[in-house]
Amino acid sequence: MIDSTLSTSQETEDYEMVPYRSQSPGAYRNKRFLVFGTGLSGIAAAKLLIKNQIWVVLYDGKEDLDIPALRAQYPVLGKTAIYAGTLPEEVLSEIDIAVLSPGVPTDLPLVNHMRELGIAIWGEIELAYVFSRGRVLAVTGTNGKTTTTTLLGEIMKETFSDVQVVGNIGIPYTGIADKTTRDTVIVAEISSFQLETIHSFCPQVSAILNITPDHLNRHHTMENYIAVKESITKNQNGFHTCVLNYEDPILRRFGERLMTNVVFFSSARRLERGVSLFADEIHYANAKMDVVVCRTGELQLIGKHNYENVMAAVAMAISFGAPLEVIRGVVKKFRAVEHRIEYVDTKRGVRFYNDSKGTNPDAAIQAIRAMEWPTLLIGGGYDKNADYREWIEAFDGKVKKFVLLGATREKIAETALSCGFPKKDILFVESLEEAVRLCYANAEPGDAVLLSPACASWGMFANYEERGRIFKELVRELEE
Ligand code: UMA
Repeated sequence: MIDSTLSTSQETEDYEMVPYRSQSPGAYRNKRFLVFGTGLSGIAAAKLLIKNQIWVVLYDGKEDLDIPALRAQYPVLGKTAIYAGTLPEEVLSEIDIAVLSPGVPTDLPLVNHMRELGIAIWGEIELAYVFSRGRVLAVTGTNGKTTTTTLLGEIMKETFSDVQVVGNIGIPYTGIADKTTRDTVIVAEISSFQLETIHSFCPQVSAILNITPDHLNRHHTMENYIAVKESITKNQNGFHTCVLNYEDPILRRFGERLMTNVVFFSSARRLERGVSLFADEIHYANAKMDVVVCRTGELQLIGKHNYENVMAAVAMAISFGAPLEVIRGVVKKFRAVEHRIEYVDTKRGVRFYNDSKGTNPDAAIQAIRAMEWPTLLIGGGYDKNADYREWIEAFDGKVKKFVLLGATREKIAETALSCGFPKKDILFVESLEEAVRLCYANAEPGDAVLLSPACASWGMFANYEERGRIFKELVRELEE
């Protein structure tokens, strides 16, 4: 058995700027692993262990997991033992290290039992970090992670020849671990779920974009959630950098007590050192210089939250040594991530935006704030028991027509009416197709139509991606 917390006294390697990295994969040949979860992360983790000829069993809590189908889908699993529902004690007694998928709560009774048995609890990110090489840039935060990670990945790809963009973005880090070399640059989106189970994971440059309440059913208290987010820096030292949002009071205080190098960004004031937005310019300043990176009008992204994402990516890229000219070129041509305030088309002078990824009120608030035009807003969907008041209060007189569909339409309409939104401008529809046609019929040149439901898509669509794709097809089919 080994300790769940790896100690710095373990074998180290001579990677520049990396104070310690755990043992090389070979050192784990005599360990027995259990991979918990058979989703994207679990399968990638199991494959990595199998390829490295390391003993592994797979486990999933889902009683009705279709094990033959899983084996057929992933022949690489070969004869690997797979358990579903219950995990026999005799199997548990053989395990040294359990690798949790991010969706597995770390306080499950089974996970606690593993701890009692002395099993080390790792996450998929820890396994990937231990089994990979190269330097890591890691982005966390409540909102904006995917945009920042994608943009930073684009900057890195223009600067370095071997760049991998991985993590919560949908590409498991373990999936690319054995392709890495010491020259690989890994740009990782890291969620709070993934941070709960890191031990030696140490990014050269980290960023925490913002912290607002989220996933409290998993982390229980805001204090826990903040501590988990901040733990992205736990192995960083004076050779590393953490990029933080100066306008987030939690992060400003955190930056002031952090021992690693801190680079702040701010969308509200001019920082003497760091990246700032003032007037319509994004500046980078340090002790020796103050330069304009770009003007907001030159960006394809819109909205203050996106300018913050750009500033975070710029700060990380500069800290990692990317040339300013490359950064400038990439940020100017970078377009929104699909389904996130994504520009679709202009028809008869009406702009269409797809924000199908706006699956909760917080995300939808950012989308409506980004609209600079009178807007016909399509909302509603699956009921996650959210409160829509703050979303509606953020409309700020911009919403001309509020077109609602799905299970939540009545609840949203009631909240809108109680906030003083005019009844005549609330329209109920049965389908997304009807919503798009109705908006187009009611829009004038210079208006925007925004799909930003503030609700999940389930019940009407397989996922938000499908909802967003259908929306885009419907828009493209509209006659000019
Ligand atoms: N499972 C159990 N017991 C549990 C929970 C889950 O056995 O208590 C099993 C499920 O039956 C299932 C598997 O675990 O078979 C699913 O594992 P998972 O939920 O970790 O999902 P993955 O497919 O491995 O995807 C995960 C991330 N999912 C979550 O964090 C919930 C993906 O982020 C990520 O893209 C992927 O790894 C690759 O790194 C998604 C996400 O929703 C996009 N993230 C949250 C967010 O962005 O808000 C944090």
